[in-house]
Order: sequence, then C-alpha cells, then structure tokens
Amino acid sequence: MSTYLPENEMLPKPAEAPPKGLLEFIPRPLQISQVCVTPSIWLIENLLSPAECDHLIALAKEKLMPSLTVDPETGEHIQIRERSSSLCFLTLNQDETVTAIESRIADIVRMPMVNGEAFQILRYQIGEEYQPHYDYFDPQLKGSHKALERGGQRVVTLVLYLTEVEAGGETYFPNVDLRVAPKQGSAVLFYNLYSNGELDPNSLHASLPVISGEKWVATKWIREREYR
Ligand code: PD2
Ligand code: ZN
Repeated sequence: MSTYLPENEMLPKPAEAPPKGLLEFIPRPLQISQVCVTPSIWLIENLLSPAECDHLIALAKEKLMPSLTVDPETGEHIQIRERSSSLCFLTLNQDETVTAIESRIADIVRMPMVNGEAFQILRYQIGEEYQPHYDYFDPQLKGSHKALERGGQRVVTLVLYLTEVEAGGETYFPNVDLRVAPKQGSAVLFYNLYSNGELDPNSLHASLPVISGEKWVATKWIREREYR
C-alpha cells in the first residue's frame, strides 16, 4: 500500500515504466526522467537524503567482504576477477530507514515490496570495477535454475548512489554508449527484461573503474514474484 502516491496512481503492473516527471513524494520531491528507451533506463534524482545515504554506509562499513556473484554453473555465490569491490548484504526491513527506502522504491516501480531482494551495499576503491554483465539469469545456464526458483527473474535493477565520486565509477551501458555519473542521493533504474518478459540483451552494463575517490552504492533487484 502506498504512503506516497494517490490511490489512483497505484497500478502495480510488473515491468511497467515508472511515472515520469516531478513527483511530490514525502519527504521531498523526486525527479524521474527516462534517459534511454531500449534498454529502458531511468534517472531518479533526490531519491535519498544525504542522511539516508550516510545511514546505509554506516550499516555496511564494519561488515564489508569481497564482492560475490552468482556462479552460472552452480548457482552458488562466488568471487570473480571481473567484480573487484567489497560488499555487505543488508536484510529486508532491517530498520525503519531501510524500510522507508524500500517502500519508496516499491511505489516508484509499482511492484510489491516483497518482490525486492535485500539491499547490497557496495564500496569501490581506486581501480575497482564491475565489468560488463547482465543482472538477469540466463535460463540456458544450469546455475540459473536455482536462482530463478526463488522469485523468478530480476525484472528491475536500481543502483542508488550513496556518495559522489571524484573521477570514474560511472554506471555504463556499452550497447548504447551511455554513462551515468554517481550523484549522492540519485539512482539509475533499468529494466533487464522487456515488458513481455523476454530478456533484454541491451541491458548489459558495467561499473567503470574508480579513478579518484571512493564509490558507495546500494543495489536493489526486484523480482517477478515474491522473493522468499
Ligand atoms: O555500482 C554500479 O554502478 C553497478 C553497475 C552495474 C552495480 C551493478 N551493476 C551490480 O551490482 O549489479
Ligand atoms: Zn549489474
């Protein structure tokens, strides 16, 4: 149930485009704009307050570990050379602030909060990156079956920028040569599937190496169904 949008704007259709323009969200206005049609990429400015960004970083700071990814062969979480950051998994509804952010995101994407995976908080230091990859699970690969059993595909990805980065660290979509520069409190949202449910190969994306400074983000993946 929305705490932010009027009832008649709450039409929870999976993979529907988020509402465009200025939304009078509580506690502050958000600006949502589409920056690419295929793949469907959206920029959300002012999604988090500076205090919320700092809070997410503080929750993760002491518990960082090398970043893991899902092994396409086995479905297990493994460390790979292509992803050289550190991460911390939060839990769903970990505290009031996390729940408020999760609820805000569910309102924007018009999908149930229970379809969301818990936040991953990532820290990239100088030279660290995530090379081009897909967030969806390729059903042809054996390891994807285990990942898909729980909630189905990752329909939507949100990367929430928790800090500014002095240089580098952009989120990059190589097939459309689009870069999104981190800005504290903003997020990039993109669909990994077309609205008919087919995988969108143009959703290929990367986190470019940090050149100067440090990059902190929170990622949120939203599944087709309840993630439990
Ligand atoms: O940190 C990013 O910008 C980023 C970009 C692409 C993170 C991910 N993918 C991810 O964690 O999947
Ligand atoms: Zn990704």
